[in-house]
Amino acid sequence: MCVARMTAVSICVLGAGVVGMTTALELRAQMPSAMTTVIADKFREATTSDGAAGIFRPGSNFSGETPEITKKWIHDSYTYYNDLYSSDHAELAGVDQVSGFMFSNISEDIVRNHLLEGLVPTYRAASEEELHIYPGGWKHGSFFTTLVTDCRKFLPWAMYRFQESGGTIQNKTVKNLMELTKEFDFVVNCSGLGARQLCSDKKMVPIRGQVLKVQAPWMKMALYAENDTYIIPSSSSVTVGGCRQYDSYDLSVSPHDSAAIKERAYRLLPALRSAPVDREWVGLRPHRSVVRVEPEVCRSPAGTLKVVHNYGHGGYGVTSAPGTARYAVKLLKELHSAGVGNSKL
Ligand SMILES: Cc1cc2nc3c(=O)[nH]c(=O)nc-3n(C[C@H](O)[C@H](O)[C@H](O)COP(=O)(O)OP(=O)(O)OC[C@H]3O[C@@H](n4cnc5c(N)ncnc54)[C@H](O)[C@@H]3O)c2cc1C
Ligand SMILES: *[C@@H]1O[C@H](CO)[C@@H](O)[C@H](O)[C@H]1NC(C)=O
Ligand SMILES: *[C@@H]1O[C@H](CO)[C@@H](O)[C@H](O)[C@H]1NC(C)=O
Ligand SMILES: *[C@@H]1O[C@H](CO)[C@@H](O)[C@H](O)[C@H]1NC(C)=O
Ligand SMILES: *[C@@H]1O[C@H](CO)[C@@H](O)[C@H](O)[C@H]1NC(C)=O
Ligand SMILES: CC(=O)N[C@H]1CO[C@H](CO)[C@@H](O)[C@@H]1O
Repeated sequence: MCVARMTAVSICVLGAGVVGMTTALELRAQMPSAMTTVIADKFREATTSDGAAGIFRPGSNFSGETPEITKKWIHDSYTYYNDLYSSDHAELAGVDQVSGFMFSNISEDIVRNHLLEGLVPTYRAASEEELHIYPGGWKHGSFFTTLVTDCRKFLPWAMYRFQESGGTIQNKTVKNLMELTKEFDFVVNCSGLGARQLCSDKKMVPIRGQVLKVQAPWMKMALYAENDTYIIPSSSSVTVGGCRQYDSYDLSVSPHDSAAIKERAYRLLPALRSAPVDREWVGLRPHRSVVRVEPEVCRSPAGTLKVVHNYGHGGYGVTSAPGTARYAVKLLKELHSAGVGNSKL
């Protein structure tokens, strides 16, 4: 056995959004003797993760390979955030509890959420009285309590924790995953929409979203209604949205979208009219019909690279990142043990 002469395994996490940073922290926790480096060309405010409302709420069509895997990701994610929420890191990491309503006039089914029911502390049908708290004459509603994570705080916290635990961060653009072969044994590809170019993955599609960040510290409830209307408080601001524009790459703020967002949100919560708007923001949700978390062994003249992909979280990356991170690390460990006995590992 040459185990004693083995050099430390070196792992690159590509991407510093919520998916990359939760993966990097999971690697430090589960593989403390590996050398782990996060490489990205955008950090903190420059990422898509930064502007997300951050509410823990998977959409009905959020999907992994199988319903069981999807359920496990969501369950593991909730446990992760709930543990943080119950710890003395809650404030620094920007994790808070929030309750709210979801309203619809179309059907009862729209206001239900099978992935949240039974997981969060409360998810029930709204009472007749509750349907009339907010204007709109809503026919269907649900009341829920969940968690909300403010990435403005979470990403800096995660970067700090990662470095404190011995991880390294590098700022650079990767043109081809294979260029990482020289330096790393493994890559976890958390490049979000970047995977469209990097992996020529045509299944990756942007779903453009625009939001307003407003000052309304009095607003404690999260509200959802039809036509992508939402008002979600988190620790640093209230996010008011939104829109979902499939296959749009336009990162500029559209005054037309702003006006439509305000009109719908003010109708749902008239008091919001007086809330000062801090900023307007556009993000491209890295959508893939099935979120890709899977291993791949890539060979080229430059060498062999073991990759675990972890991208395509769409509009639910904050919700699902810790769960997919855990799954990606499990896959990486399996690749690693399968490789023991190979020349390099
Ligand atoms: C308006 C809006 C509201 C949202 N609200 C919510 C919400 O309430 N709840 C929720 O769960 N989700 C929400 N989301 C979705 C969430 O923002 C995304 O799912 C999440 O941010 C995806 O994270 P990510 O780490 O995959 O991508 P990103 O944050 O985009 O990070 C990608 C990283 O990869 C790096 N990268 C990519 N390519 C390369 C390369 N070639 N070389 C080097 N680095 C590279 C980038 O620099 C970056 O660091 C919302 C999204 C939008 C747009
Ligand atoms: C996901 O669901 C939304 C409505 O909730 C729908 O508009 C969208 O087309 C769906 N996307 C996919 C890929 O199924
Ligand atoms: C919902 O339906 C009710 C009854 O038909 C109607 O009065 C109300 O205006 C509708 N609300 C919305 C927001 O469309
Ligand atoms: C990363 O590098 C680029 C180009 O050198 C620079 O413009 C950017 O400010 C750097 N970002 C960070 C967070 O250091
Ligand atoms: C949503 O949009 C549709 C189509 O534009 C419209 O008929 C409906 O009234 C809108 N619903 C709400 C609650 O604004
Ligand atoms: C190294 C690399 O980019 N590997 C793959 C990423 O995923 C696509 C499929 O979506 C492959 O074609 C690439 O070879």
